[in-house]
Formats: sequence, structure tokens, C-alpha cells
Amino acid sequence: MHKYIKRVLFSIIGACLLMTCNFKNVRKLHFPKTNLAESPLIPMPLKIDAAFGGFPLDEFTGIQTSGNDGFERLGTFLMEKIKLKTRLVLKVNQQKNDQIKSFIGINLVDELFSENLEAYELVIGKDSIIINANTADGAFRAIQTLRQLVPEMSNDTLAVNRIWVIPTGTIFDAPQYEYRATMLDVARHFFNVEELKKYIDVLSYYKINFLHLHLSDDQGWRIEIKSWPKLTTIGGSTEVGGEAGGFYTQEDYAEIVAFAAQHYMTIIPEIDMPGHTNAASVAYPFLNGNGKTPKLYTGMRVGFSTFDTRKDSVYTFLDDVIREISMLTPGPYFHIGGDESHVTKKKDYLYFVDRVEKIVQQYGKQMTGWDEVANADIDSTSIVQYWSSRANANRAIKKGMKIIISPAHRTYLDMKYDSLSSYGLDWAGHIRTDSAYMWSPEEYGLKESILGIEAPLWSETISELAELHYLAFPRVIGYAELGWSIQENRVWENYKLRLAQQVSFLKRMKVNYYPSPLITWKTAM
Ligand code: TNX
Repeated sequence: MHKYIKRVLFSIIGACLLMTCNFKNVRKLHFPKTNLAESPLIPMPLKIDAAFGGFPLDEFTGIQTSGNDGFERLGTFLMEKIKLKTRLVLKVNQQKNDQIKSFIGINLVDELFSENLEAYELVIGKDSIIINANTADGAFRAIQTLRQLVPEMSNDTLAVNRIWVIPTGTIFDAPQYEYRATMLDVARHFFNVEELKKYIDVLSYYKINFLHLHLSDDQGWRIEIKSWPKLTTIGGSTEVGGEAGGFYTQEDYAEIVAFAAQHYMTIIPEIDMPGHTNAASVAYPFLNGNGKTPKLYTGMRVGFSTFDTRKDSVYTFLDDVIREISMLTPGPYFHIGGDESHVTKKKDYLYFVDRVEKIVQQYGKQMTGWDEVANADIDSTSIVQYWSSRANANRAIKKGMKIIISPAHRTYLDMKYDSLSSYGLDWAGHIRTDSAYMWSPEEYGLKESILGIEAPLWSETISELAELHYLAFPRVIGYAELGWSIQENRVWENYKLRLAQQVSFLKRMKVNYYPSPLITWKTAM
């Protein structure tokens, strides 16, 4: 600990020297009492030591970064986000500036209280805020915490200029799970690049770090494959309800991946197979294995389609698809779906999953699949997403695989909140804002078998961003906390007060959240 305190002091002094911080300028301001531990942070950090003073964020605050280019970009990111909230335009990495009276330092350090790659310390003093992290990921997570600490309202009585008072103290933080995800079904209804970017921006504020895109299903194929163009020109032409569908060109997809990466979020592409493949088979009928002439489908049934698992040409096709998508995907995972293949014979299904796993691995990716894939003879490096069958999840755990926790009755964002919900389905029950939050991933396995948690949003009943928002928010905010915060830091009575204070952010981001009557929503922080 001694070594640790020394290092914090060192980084404070270091950052000051770096920016020729002029301490003569530090003002004596008398702040009203603030308590860092009572700030409406979501997800709740690991540990908060409050110091009950205030840091004056104002036009005299500068941002200073040390480390690599990634850190410099983070400085600009923070500046832009503070501007959006307060209209302050802070200077980033300005070497000499007598106007600067307080500063925010974003430091790359090689030693931290935790070795977790997303860990960070946020040390808030009376004239400096220091972020220490040993990766840019950690610093990015810290920046989200800091954004949440900037009050909505400035204090206009402390000085002639407007000051946003940030409570002092130290936060030590690290996630309990490395994987905190949501899934969006862009196959049943298509959502365009701009809509996805808006969603990513808001999700990253709550430290969600993976976005799983369900890119194909019976009703639509949504990603351009250069070697098989009809997948999108024909297979992407419609959606549930019969409206024009849509698809991402490879350039669009790369843009989504890059935007996500700027938000320290990884995209996981899913091509669902061997079932859920009607749209692909309409485009290329040789793929079809259900013996019927495929036609475009705009209904909501599942489980009627399958690839022909015994044709080599099907695997040649899949090799192209998996290769093209993998090349555009820097993340480690490729999701092969594998759910509800009700018209594929069991032995064919098992053969198929084994063979596709090899293709995924050949292109340098780890395979993930819905829990049914646990029945095949797959590698312990592949990952099983538990959504329905506990037996399948346990099978995966026995094989030494990691599982993703997505039980439908707990995490499905497309389930209605209650019988009055405007959108959503109810086959797995109603999921209220409190029941979405009041459970623990460890109910489904030991912590070491769990990669993390994911909340899927299937889009049969939603076609507009506002409808997507309605089902996702506020529940997805609770899932973000379930993935990040340890169980003893998750208390509904406390969480609901913090959630109530998210309104200003959600309004600013134009998020159409469901105003759950369980929450006493607050209009200003
Ligand atoms: C089940 S969850 C499905 C999807 C549907 C969803 C609707 C899973 C792996 N398959 O095909 O869209 O239910 O809630």
C-alpha cells in the first residue's frame, strides 16, 4: 500500500510538472459538502473512499494525458463529452497556460491495485483529478465514471464563473466479468449504421464492452458478402411485416466496428445456422435442406429452415462467409447461432456444428453459439451462450468451456415489462425493471466458468430506434451493473435511486426509455 501511495503522489506531481501547473493560481473556494460515495454511478464501482471536498470543473480546467496516442485520443473524447454536458471547452495537452488552475490527468501506469485490464483508479483532489490505468480500456472506463460525476447543474454562487463541483475522494474499480454485452437482432428488423452508433455511444457510458449483432435469420441477411452478392440483394430485401429490409455493406460494417472500437467495445458477428437460414436459401437455393422451395419470409415463426448439412458446397459457401466477415472483425469471437434447428436431424446438426467450428478456428476466431451447440463435440475454447437449456449449459461447463449468461426469463430485452408494454413478446414471461436486476449470474454456474453476461434484444416487434430504446432502457443499464459490479455492491433499493438520476443523461442522448413506475425518476442531478 505504501508503494501505492507513493506512486499516486508521484503521478500527481509528475502530471503537474508536465503541464507547468501554476499552483499560485489555485483558488480557495468553499464548497458545499459533497459525498463521492453518494454519487449516482452506474455500474457501482468496486470501492469508493470519499473525502468530502470539491473539485472545481470550470473554464480554467485543463486535460493532460500521458502515455500513448490512445491516451491522447481519450483526452479529446473526454473534452467532447464534457462540452456536450456543460458547454465548457477544456484545453487538451496545452503545455504552457497560466489560465489553467486545475487539471484532469489521464495517465498510463504500469502498476495498479488490480491486474485486470479494465481496472482504473480515479483520484479526485481539490485541484487535480488523476486517472491511473494500465490500459487505454481502463482509462476509457474511468472516463465514463468521471462523466457521471460531473453534475448536471453548475454552482453559480461560488465564483463569478460557472463551476461544476465534483466530489473528492478515490475510486478503485475493476469489472467482475470481462464480458458485458448486449445483442441486437438486425435481421427481423433492420437498424442502420447511425442508429447503431447512437446505441453504442449510450451503452459505452455504462461500461458495456461487447455488442453482438444477429446478422442473419429467416427474414433477412444483413451483411454484404462480396463472393455471394444475392445474400443481401435478395436475402436482405425484406423484414418482419414485409417492409423493405436493408443491409450493411462491408464498408458500413467496418464503420460500425471502428466506431465501437473508439468506444472500447468489440463487435461479435453472428451468422445463425444451420436453422434460421431461410433468407440465405432464397438467395441461393442449393443451401436449402428442408426439401421445400424457399420463398422470402416476413412472419415471426422460428424453426422451419435448415441448411443442407451433407453437401460440401454448403461448407465452401460458409468458408467464404466466415472468411469475409472474420477479416472485417478484429474481435476474438465469431457466433454461429445454432439455436432452434428443429428441422435438422440431430446427427446432421452435430456434424454441422463440428465442421463449422473448424472453419471459424481456421480464420483465427473463437466460436460462440447458442446453448444447443454444447451437444456437439466442440473444443473447450469455444463458448456457449446459455439462453434456454440449463442441461446444455452444464454440459458446456463439464467440458471445461466458458459460458455466457443470457437466460431468456432473466435477460431477454424483448420480453414485455408487464401486460401493458407497448412492444415485446412474453413467451419467457414479463421482465420488470426490478426483476431484471435482482438476480446473480452465479446462480447459473461457478464464477470461473462464466465469461460474462449478455442481454439479447430480438426485434420481431420493434422497427424504430425509439422502440428499441423502450425495450432496452432502463433494463440494459441494470445488466451493465450485473456484469461489472460485485454482488455485495448491488442492492436494488440503492440502485433504483441511482437509476432515477439517469434521466438527464438519457434525455440529452434522446433515449426513449420506459418510465417504469417502480422508479421515482429525477429530472436533474
Ligand atoms: C428465441 S433466443 C430465439 C429467437 C427469437 C426469440 C424471441 C434464441 C436463441 N432464439 O429466434 O427471436 O426467441 O424472443
